[in-house]
Amino acid sequence: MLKIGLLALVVGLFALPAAAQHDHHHHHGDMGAAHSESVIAVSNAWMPANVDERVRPVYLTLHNLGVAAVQVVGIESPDARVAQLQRLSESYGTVTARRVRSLDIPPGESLSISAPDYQIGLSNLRRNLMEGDAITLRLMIADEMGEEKPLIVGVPVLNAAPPSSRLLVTAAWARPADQGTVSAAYMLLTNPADEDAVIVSAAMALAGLVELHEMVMQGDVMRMNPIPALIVPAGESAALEPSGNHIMLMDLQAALVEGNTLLVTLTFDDGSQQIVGVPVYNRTLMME
Ligand SMILES: [Cu+2]
Repeated sequence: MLKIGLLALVVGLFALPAAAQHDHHHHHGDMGAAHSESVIAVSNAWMPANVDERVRPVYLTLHNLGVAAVQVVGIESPDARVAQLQRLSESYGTVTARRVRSLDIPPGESLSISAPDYQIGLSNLRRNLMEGDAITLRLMIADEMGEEKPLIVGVPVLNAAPPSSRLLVTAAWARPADQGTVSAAYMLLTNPADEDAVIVSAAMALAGLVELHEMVMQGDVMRMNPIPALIVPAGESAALEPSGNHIMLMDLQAALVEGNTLLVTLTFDDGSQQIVGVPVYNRTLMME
């Protein structure tokens, strides 16, 4: 099939601590600092493209999949000089947005940051944003001890609200890479429905070829093989990670630059799609 030989990888090149590979929900306590971010999942993230306002809204839902309460205590974006968590209120037909310092998310619950209650307000954008673009957000999440960790989230810029997300996405990231080389997208996918989610393909505009891959041991060498589908079982999570299944981004038409966000479109077996914002950064470095 495809340049499998060229893509062969030595075990350890992309190795993660073994404990990081399974049961993200249950081991966060013993994984140390960086891992606590992975108990927060994101769905329904989008930024309207066609808004002619000084403050541009961003919407998303945060899911606390962990066993302890967390608080959103801050937000910033490399794409805007000012980013705020805002509470919306309406009186006499006028909607007012006021900054809120923090928002709680109890364990097992979700926080919908969307109209008519809340929004993330961005002002003084650093560039023009149009349909098909993406922004990167850095949310600060505090645990019960008050310790803050960043949660890096990619958000698609769209003309209209996307369909409700089928999968919740935790800690999506793609490795920075040069034009003409390869990279991969990783994330933890959680399926809240009572029906399996079967991903049959993925696409990303800057990659000439995108494949679903698995890692298999062949003798002493770990190799990547294309697979026909990625299944996220009903009520469970599936990890896309450097040592396991991943979304392979090949024939890159442009460099993948840290701080940018890629849009990866997942297509399910029923033809429906979900767009995932995948921030470009080296998460394995952040976890060390
Ligand atoms: Cu691969």
